Amino acid sequence: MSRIILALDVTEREKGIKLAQKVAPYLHAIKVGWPLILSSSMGIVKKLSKIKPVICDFKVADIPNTTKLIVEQAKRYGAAGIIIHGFVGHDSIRAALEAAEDMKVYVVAEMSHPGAMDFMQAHTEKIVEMAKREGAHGLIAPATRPHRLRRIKEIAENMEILSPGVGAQGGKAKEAIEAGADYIIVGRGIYQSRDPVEAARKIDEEIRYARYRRQ
Ligand code: NUP
Repeated sequence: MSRIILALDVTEREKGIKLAQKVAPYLHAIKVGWPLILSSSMGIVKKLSKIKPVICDFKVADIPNTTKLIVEQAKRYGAAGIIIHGFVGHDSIRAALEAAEDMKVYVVAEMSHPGAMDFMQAHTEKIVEMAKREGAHGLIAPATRPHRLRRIKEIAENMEILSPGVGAQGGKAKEAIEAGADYIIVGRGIYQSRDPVEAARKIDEEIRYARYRRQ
């Protein structure tokens, strides 16, 4: 079972599809965000879903009604999951969950870049508690700060943790898994590699037994 989610932030549709197909044996899912959606179309979600489940990284941060409308579109194109922001509060999360039905909703608990410490980090624990209370499926937590990831996992208990920041942002795959990530999100570390399949294989090997060493 793979624990890698590919962040497919390429801006050429055909290149993205080819890459996803090649790396697919090492993937749990494909994460699609604005770079690929804006350079192709929402149709890419449907297309990639034939390869692996697709998570739409829309980081929705809006009022409940607009959130609902966006989530419905992701669902219409066959997404398996969607990422929304948590700082917008409980009513927007609730609206996303209602609209999502069987699609998974992941709430950003704390971002992986240094700027997340300016404002976001001060509220991470409250965001996690709220997301749990509202029944969100999972959270986004930083591989760049394993100690934060560990704390988030403690509060989140059984929620699924997806962790970006491995590779290009400096996080280590094994450390993230050992700190509590269920899945790691990797973009540049795979798609910018000269050999993306080998890069994915190496990460897969690195984390294969990491969960046994957790706790
Ligand atoms: O906190 C976050 N950090 C982050 O990097 C939340 C995210 N969704 N991401 C996304 O993960 C980011 O937008 C990119 O698509 C991916 C990480 O890519 P890379 O740094 O591995 O290239």
